[in-house]
Amino acid sequence: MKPDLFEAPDYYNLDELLTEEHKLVRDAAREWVKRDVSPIIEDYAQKAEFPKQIIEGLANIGAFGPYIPMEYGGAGLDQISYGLIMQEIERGDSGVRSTASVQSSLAMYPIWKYGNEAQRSKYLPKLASGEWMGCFGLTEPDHGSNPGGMVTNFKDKGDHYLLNGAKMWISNAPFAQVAVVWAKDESGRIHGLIVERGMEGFTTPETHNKWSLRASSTGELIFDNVKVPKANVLPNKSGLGAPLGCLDSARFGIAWGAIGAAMDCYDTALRYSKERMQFGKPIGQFQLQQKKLAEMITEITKAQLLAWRLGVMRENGTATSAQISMAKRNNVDMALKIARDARQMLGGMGISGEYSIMRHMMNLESVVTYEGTHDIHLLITGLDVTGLNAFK
Ligand code: TGC
Ligand code: FAD
Repeated sequence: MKPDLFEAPDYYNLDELLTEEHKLVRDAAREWVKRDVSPIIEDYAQKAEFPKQIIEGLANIGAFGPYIPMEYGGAGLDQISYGLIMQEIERGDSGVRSTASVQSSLAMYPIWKYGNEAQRSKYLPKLASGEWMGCFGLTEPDHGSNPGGMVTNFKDKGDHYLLNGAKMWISNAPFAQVAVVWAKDESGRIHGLIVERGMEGFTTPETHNKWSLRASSTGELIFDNVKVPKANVLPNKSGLGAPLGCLDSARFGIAWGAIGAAMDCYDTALRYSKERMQFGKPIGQFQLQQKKLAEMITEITKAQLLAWRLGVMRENGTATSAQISMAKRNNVDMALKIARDARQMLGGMGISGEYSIMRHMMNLESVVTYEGTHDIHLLITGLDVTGLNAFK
């Protein structure tokens, strides 16, 4: 792969909206991605393997639980810092950002928000340091966009619960020590259970043949009469709103992360357009190529403003789920369109692993699907503005 020459676009001087701490956190993540991710990520994506050696670096830049209080091993940062870390990691690769956002928002967040003190102190420090990795089991083979229909269930057996069912498309599943699993009790109410690797009847087969997020490990969670201690149920919230609350946090991170992927595609295409000569001119001198670049930087700038404003609202506790949903949808769609245009600007080189664009483009096909598909997010906004529910 080509050396990482990335220069971040900031067309509206958005750095002026950031604090010194934000910039320090972002720059540390940016340097780490340049040093430890960019040189290896193409090889790992080609061989469809998660680079486990970067787990320690992810922990060091605060990517595991950026906003979790320091008493539990988190970095104790604010929401914009969380977003900026996700942006920088996804600038390197969406699959690496997936690993970090699942760990933070889908494994640590529910234990922090819905768990008791014993659960927080047992799991959070180990997840923050990367000693343990976590995953989040919501999606099932027959229930993706409609998680409320899940059939995974647990029965009260006196001194323990007996868990049965299956989850699929689970990021980090093949190597996670801890799974936060959503299942129905005997009355049909959804609860979160912490399932640990090694519990009898619990297996995590890897999903192969992905053309997207190849450097992220995806698998199934299979529960065949798994005895789960009663102490492993998250006591402080139940119902579908519990997993959906975790998704709010993860979707917020994705809204920032997608900007990173878009910035990398734009920056690569801009540089290429000044170097690549055709018809005796740099291709960047042709109006059709300039149109693409002008639209890209405009859309990136709008997405940056959306994400920053959402960060402010998330930090002061006023961001609604529908507002988060809009930013996830808009920013991922923006990144995917930019990746497709940038790929065309590189001509044949656009399909080569010499450049990051095709990898970003394929990755973003997953990002636009997981955490709620583009169409599901359109319907969430539709419901919010009309008051009419397309899901019922
Ligand atoms: P609905 O009737 O609307 O809601 C059920 C209950 O949940 C409450 N609620 C929320 N609570 C907190 N946060 C939110 N965002 C919430 N949205 C809804 C709601 O108030 C209600 O509470 P209550 O007390 O009245 O019961 O639910 P529905 O069945 O109609 O479904 C709504 C829908 C379709 C929007 C929702 O289910 C949905 O978002 N579907 C998409 C599924 C999805 O996003 N799955 C993601 C799986 S995890 C993943 O993809 C990880 S990818 C790896 C990575 O991030 O890198
Ligand atoms: P479906 O729900 O079957 O949707 C198929 C199509 O129908 C989509 O286009 C959808 O938009 C459309 N559709 C569905 N309902 C409606 C409707 N009401 N109106 C209009 N259109 C509709 N899940 C987890 O729980 N944990 C994870 O860690 C995780 N990681 C993932 C990693 C990867 C790489 C991928 C690809 C997925 C991951 N997922 C994870 C699952 C992901 O959240 C689901 O794939 C996603 O929610 C969509 O569900 P589905 O694939 O079953 O599609």
